[in-house]
Amino acid sequence: MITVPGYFDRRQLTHEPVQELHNGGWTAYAEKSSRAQIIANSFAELRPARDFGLEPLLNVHDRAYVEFLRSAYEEWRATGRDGDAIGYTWPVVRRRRLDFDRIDAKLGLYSYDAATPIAEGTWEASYWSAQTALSALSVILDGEAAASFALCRPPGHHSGPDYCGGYCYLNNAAIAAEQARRSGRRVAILDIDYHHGNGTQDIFYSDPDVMFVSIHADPVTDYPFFWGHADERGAGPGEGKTLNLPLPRGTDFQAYYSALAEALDAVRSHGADLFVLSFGADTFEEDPISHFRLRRDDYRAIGERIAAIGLPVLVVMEGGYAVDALGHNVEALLSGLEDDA
Ligand code: OKP
Ligand code: ZN
Repeated sequence: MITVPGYFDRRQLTHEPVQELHNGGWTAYAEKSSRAQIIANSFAELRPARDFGLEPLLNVHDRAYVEFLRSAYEEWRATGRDGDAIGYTWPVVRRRRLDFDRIDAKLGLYSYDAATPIAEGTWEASYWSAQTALSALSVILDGEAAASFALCRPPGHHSGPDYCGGYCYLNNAAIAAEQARRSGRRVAILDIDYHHGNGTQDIFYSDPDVMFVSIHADPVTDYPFFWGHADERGAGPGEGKTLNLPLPRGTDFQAYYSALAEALDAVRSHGADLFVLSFGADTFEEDPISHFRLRRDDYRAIGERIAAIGLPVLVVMEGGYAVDALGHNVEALLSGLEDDA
């Protein structure tokens, strides 16, 4: 049984898009609410999220984008459409920015893929997913626990300052990291989801204070393709504070563990005093949309290795689509963290 304090809000379940565009056709939406239910079942107790309001969200995301998220579903329905709101035309890179009120134009402006429809409960669930991350952070900032778990869903790491994408609407990990920084902490984020956390990278790319390190599938072969390459190392004052460690499809734990050691060395060199782990269990060998080969026990070993660096750790849930195994994999990671905590 897990003893790390976990946070969750049932309103996160209200987001339930029906379908996404995949391999040229519509398929069932992979980021379903049952993911959260399964993880919740691994906890004897989950603490409810506290409401920290909009301000911490607006410290990371543009106000116009947040307002779009809030009203998009209603605006979509007002144009007479059934079902979920989804864009179908996106401004090409470097196209000049034009702002229209037409919902179809806004969907193009504020998203970058067709994997991220806006359903009736999307705003409510995303809002509470972010509050869950802030709540799990607060128990660490208050010094009540050395580690905590935010059962975030929808996930966040593909969402940037003014866009959704990759099942992500608000960047939970970035919102918590920014809040921690404003409380005087020196933060490093390690993202171990199978997919590169392009949104988190984007948010902190020029920032010298918050380090972003990511281990993920090589974007030459995998989503999100356009970000996460090894030569992306930060910009301006943030140069050297972004580290990308892409790995090939088929990676097993041995190769993964070397990358983890390198990532943790970077965290140490940053002088971090708070560690945010964006955790995706889609590196699992049976994940239906991913291609690494980690097993359940490997998550325990990852947790132990992270605990060994001796920093307070906020774990923020990202992806993981082998739903039946998801609770066990989260439990394995957290039990590894506890071993040394
Ligand atoms: C979100 B997270 C499958 C194609 C890929 C987007 C993947 C988003 C992953 N329909 N679609 O990082 O786990
Ligand atoms: Zn992922």
